[in-house]
Amino acid sequence: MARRKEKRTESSLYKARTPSLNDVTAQQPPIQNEERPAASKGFMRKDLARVIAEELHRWAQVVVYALPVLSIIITRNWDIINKTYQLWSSPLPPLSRLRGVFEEAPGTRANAAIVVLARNRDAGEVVHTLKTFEPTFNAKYRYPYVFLNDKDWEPQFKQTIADFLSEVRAVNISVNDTLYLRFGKVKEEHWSWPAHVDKTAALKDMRQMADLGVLHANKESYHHMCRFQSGFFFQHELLKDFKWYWRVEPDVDFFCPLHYDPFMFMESHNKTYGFNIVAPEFMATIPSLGKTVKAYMRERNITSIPPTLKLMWNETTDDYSGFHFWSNFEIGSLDWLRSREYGEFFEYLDATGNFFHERWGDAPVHSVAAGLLLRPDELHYFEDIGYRHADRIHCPIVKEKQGVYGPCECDVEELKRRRVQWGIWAYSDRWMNELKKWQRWAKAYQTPVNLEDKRQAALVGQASDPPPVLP
Ligand SMILES: Nc1nc2c(ncn2[C@@H]2O[C@H](COP(=O)(O)OP(=O)(O)O)[C@@H](O)[C@H]2O)c(=O)[nH]1
Ligand SMILES: [Mg+2]
Repeated sequence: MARRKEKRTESSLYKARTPSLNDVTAQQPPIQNEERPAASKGFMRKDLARVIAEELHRWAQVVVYALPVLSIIITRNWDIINKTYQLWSSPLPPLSRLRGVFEEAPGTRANAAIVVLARNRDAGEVVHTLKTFEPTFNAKYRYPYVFLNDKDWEPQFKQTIADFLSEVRAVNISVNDTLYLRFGKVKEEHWSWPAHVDKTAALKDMRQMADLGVLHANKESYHHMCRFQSGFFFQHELLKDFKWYWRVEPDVDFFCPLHYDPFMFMESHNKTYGFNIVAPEFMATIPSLGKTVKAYMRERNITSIPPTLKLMWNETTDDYSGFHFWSNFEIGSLDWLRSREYGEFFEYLDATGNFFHERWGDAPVHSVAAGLLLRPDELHYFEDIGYRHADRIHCPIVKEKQGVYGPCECDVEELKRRRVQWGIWAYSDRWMNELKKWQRWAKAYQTPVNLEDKRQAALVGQASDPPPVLP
């Protein structure tokens, strides 16, 4: 400050002593440029040079004195500076960066893995998913990723993922670091035509379905993928030591930071299957699924529709309503999928060949299995996980209650305009009636999240509010 003042005073003195060009010209008649006296020009140039030299000298002094002070400040605060740099230069969305996502959460972990089925060409889409999945959850909890593929993984895919995680978490993660990353290939028998299916007849059916406009009907790989996700992914060698999985897909978004570990929540509340979005199925993909479920029940002497299945059963037609958990998001028990009950049910479904003759998706298959084999209280609706897959979005309706769920980075108003409520995509009045059954289920069985720390615990009451009234 003192230096600045001194500088200002000196330059005003200088101004007072030295007539300006305006003063000089004001006292004399206008003259042509070439007639301007040489002495006046010389005087100005010399003066300007002196001022510049003085300024430079002054700044040099400032630098010389300030440099040691600056270097002491930088050295003492190096950690903060470095971390700030990493935060701002990271690829994460701005809000997430500010939350200090690089800190690994302390405490116990569940025996769980994040499972991603993808292709080599999906590296960019997987990174897109990780851009929000990491800051909202896994950069803190660090569950291992298990990447599965029906083809061999290319080194480029593995490296892209390892590089991204290293950058996000500011640690070095190599492609061989099995603590965080595992890459596996799907067994051929889990991704090929089963012997009991007549391939020629199935291909004909697939073409017919495609002609009727059934999405992906003509894509053989899609049928294999749905069968694999329905009956085999949990048998993969890389998952055999885990009890829990979170299914994550390429090119999805997660909007809300999670303040607790959903795997631990599932474990401590005796939950088996967790979902986030439910949707109606295109019935042309599963014309005989409901009948097959009924046939299975008859074979097993199950005389009435079990309570969970009732939630997705159309009583008028006595058939599966098509209401399903959207399985691109799942947090569930691998032990359940590996259980004898699930295995026998899947084998019964698979024996029909209708993963190929029809286009049964893994979402309705997991849903009817949960309906048949699980109690209503074993399901959990992860209302607090803001999520997008394709054109469907779930954003916690209670976003405003920041601290429990939020702050979420999804636009609730926009979602309301699009009639996205309570994680449900509402299509028709019939669907609204179906959804009311789920409201009743939520009131009776939805378990509020019991947040660990006291500040969050004080807000738990809000999480147990009944779901919002449907429009
Ligand atoms: N390895 C592999 N993964 C696939 C294939 N087809 C789909 N997937 C994966 O299976 C999941 C569902 O596929 P997707 O195309 O997203 O189907 P949608 O969500 O039903 O539209 C995603 O995780 C995809 O990456 C395939 O041919 N090979
Ligand atoms: Mg998908």
